[in-house]
Amino acid sequence: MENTMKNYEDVDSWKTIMFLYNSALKEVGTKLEILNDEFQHVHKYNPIEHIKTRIKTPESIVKKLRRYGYEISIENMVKYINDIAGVRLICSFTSDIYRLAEMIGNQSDLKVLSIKDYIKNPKPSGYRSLHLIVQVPIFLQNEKKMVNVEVQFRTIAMDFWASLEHQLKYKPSAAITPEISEQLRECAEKIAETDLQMQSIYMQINDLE
Ligand code: 0O2
Repeated sequence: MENTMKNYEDVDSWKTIMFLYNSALKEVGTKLEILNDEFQHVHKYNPIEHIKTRIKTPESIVKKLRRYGYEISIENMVKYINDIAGVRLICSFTSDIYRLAEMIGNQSDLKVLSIKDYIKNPKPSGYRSLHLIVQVPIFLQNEKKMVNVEVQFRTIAMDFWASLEHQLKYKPSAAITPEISEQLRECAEKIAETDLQMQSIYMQINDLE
């Protein structure tokens, strides 16, 4: 992306946009930490294991724009790519994921633009996660900008699978045959079963319905 910039104006606009996405990440990250702290305060329990934030690399932005069939430009990047700023929330149990997602939806200054539930409807690869695109206001000196952030919710188990699968698939030498894909999908199924069992144990211990 940086290499496709033609003049100083483009560089300035790239820097401004990256500043906005970084600010949006901070906003959403802080909101999530406050929710976690409140949970700890009220219920003596942390639903969030940890939070990771990232800005998509220019290479990955260009790849996605090409995949969507759009010309590589800063304008198209802002218009068509929703996950330039990404927050990944790793939770203990699946129930925490839905509880936190609902809490995010209830925040009056955040707008949920889309929800993709790959837990209820896993991807053919076996990938499971709940994805929300939220729009967050960034208050600047003289104006307010609305910025999109993708929030991915996963349990520790889902994250374990997604991280290893990503690592295996993106090795330059990786030969992903249909048999390998099937084995990875089977691993995802087993992990999902274990997640369900852990959730059930958690409910029994806490005497929950
Ligand atoms: P990276 O490196 O994580 O940024 P949309 O964003 O809605 O326009 P897209 O990209 O098809 O369309 O969205 P999708 O499929 O809902 O989510 C894409 C992101 O989910 C990916 O980001 C991964 O982070 C994750 N993901 C989706 N499918 C898989 C999978 O099969 N395995 C793993 N490990 N992760 C997956 P990026 O942009 O691909 O990469």
